[in-house]
Amino acid sequence: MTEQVVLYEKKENIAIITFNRPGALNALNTEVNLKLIELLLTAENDEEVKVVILTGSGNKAFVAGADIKEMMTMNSMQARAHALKAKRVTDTIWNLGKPVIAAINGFCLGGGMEYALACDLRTASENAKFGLPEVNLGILPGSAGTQRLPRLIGLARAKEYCFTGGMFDAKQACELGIVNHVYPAESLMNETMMLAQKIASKSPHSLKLIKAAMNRGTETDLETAALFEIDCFSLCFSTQEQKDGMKKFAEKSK
Ligand code: DAK
Repeated sequence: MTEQVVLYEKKENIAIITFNRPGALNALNTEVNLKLIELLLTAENDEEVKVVILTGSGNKAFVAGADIKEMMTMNSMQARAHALKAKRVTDTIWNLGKPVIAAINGFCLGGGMEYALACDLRTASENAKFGLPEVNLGILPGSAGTQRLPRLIGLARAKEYCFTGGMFDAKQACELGIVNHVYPAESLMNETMMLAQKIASKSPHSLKLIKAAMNRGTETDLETAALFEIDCFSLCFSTQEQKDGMKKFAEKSK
């Protein structure tokens, strides 16, 4: 039986999606991208799943980028079609109605870094290495890396990483605000699971609307964003979780 290139596992209410091409440092090819979209939608449609974790198999890489061997013979039209598939992945992560955490367990380069940047939170092992090395291949980050990185760390710092293709480590990624937490490699998954469970214990409707308000709101002007936030806030009042949550508080006060 051929090995699946992306694995799916459900632990309680957390879905763990694992890039599984360790021999190629989990590089992203067409098969991976298509499977990843399918599995993200599986998680989206499973009501039991509250949080999704993306990680890489093996102890060396989260994802070492798009598969260079697959890309090297493409013409412009094929590259465009390839790019559009990759965009569907980042759009799916970004718009998924549940928090997505990247648990980065090694090299997180190129397209891998771009997928991690589309996630809501990022945790990393101490040995993780980050970078957008596309410039070394005569191309550029094509899955919104040139857009999401500057939004996180500022234009000048992001330009330096894109222009030089240089790598940086987990400590630097944390200091730059790319990564939320850094853990020893052996505890990365446990710690990430604990973070995921803490989030999973909250109202799924609140989480979905908080994500939408923050992702959309930070991409528009403050007035529009604040009005959208009000709509999200108001929608919560149609949920049982709002009624239960407030009732519980009021009863405790009594
Ligand atoms: N693609 C294909 N194979 C890869 C790979 C990759 N990105 N990275 C590693 N591998 C393979 C290696 O070829 C090797 O395979 P075998 O030779 O054993 O068959 C195996 O994984 C182990 O790699 P190494 O032997 O090189 O391992 P080392 O520890 O010596 O080095 C490394 C690790 C991560 C420093 C090195 O493998 C490396 O530099 N890899 C390439 C990193 C890279 O340049 N990544 C960026 C790729 S470009 C777009 C969307 C996205 C993108 C572009 C456009 N559109 C939407 C338009 C993204 C582009 C990229 O990501």
